[in-house]
Amino acid sequence: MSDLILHHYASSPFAEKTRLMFGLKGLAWQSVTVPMILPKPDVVALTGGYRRTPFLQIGADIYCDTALIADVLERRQPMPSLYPGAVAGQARLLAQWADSDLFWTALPYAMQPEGAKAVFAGAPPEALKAFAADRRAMSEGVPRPNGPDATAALTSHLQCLDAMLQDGRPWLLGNEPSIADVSVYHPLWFVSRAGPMAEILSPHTALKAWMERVAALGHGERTGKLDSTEAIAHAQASTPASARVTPGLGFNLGDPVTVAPSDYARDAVAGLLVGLDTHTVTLAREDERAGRVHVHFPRIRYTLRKEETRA
Ligand SMILES: N[C@@H](CCC(=O)N[C@@H](CS)C(=O)NCC(=O)O)C(=O)O
Repeated sequence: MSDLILHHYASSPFAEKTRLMFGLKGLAWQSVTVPMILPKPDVVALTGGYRRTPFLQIGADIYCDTALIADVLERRQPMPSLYPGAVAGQARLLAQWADSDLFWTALPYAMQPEGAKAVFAGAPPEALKAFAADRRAMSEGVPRPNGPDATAALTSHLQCLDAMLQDGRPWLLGNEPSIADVSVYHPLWFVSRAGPMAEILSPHTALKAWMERVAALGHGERTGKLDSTEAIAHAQASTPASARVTPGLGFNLGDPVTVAPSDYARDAVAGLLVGLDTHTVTLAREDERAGRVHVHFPRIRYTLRKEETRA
């Protein structure tokens, strides 16, 4: 049984990105389904308050954010690489653009009324209402394009992406798939599932053929399904891996700190600093149910603060 445990839900685009990374690398993993909206007490037991989906658990180590999960999977199984040779830098930057700009264009585009109706087909109206209220609170203060603005921007993005494939290359950056492919794919996958809104993809035949290639990477091997209490017990029974604080970055081992996403869902996680470099920050925290866990975040797009010592 694989020790990689993905906490996710089926309709999450960022979870789809991660499932495809398992597919690209041919990895086996176990699955825990998390709620789509707050409250998420079993998520918080492991993450300390980070509520976004997905996150990866390996024993008592919790890896937040798909950018970091990608690096963890790359270390776990270097080949095939998510960052192939000469295009590694481009792949990482294109992925960052897709996870931010493209995602926050595709989502408001797809969730216009006709799209939302298709996405939530069969769900009771209260579920839709609760979802909308949850996401409004989660992204408060984040600029969000209106319908026409999102449609214009997505049209332009799709033209650029389709143009990248016009020389017949199978993948966005050449002959090998990379992190760029799964990152650009997941917002478009969400659009493709939004009923009539998916029409916007139709003129882009090269892009549509590429989407089929990305989907064919598959999801690796889902070897088991755990419930969240089993996952918490598994953390409790495990010891977190060792980490290291690089000197000269403004923080010391054992500093009480908080880490929060700097873009949206800015809930802060508090703990003691046990790992830091320019790519990753790691906090140790004690949880009543999960025991001692290490929670890892990417360093960029996250705000790291020393906790004020209270008088
Ligand atoms: N930068 C994060 C973004 C993750 C994200 O926004 N996920 C969405 C779901 S696709 C989310 O967390 N929605 C709120 C929730 O699931 O509670 C990542 O790469 O993992």
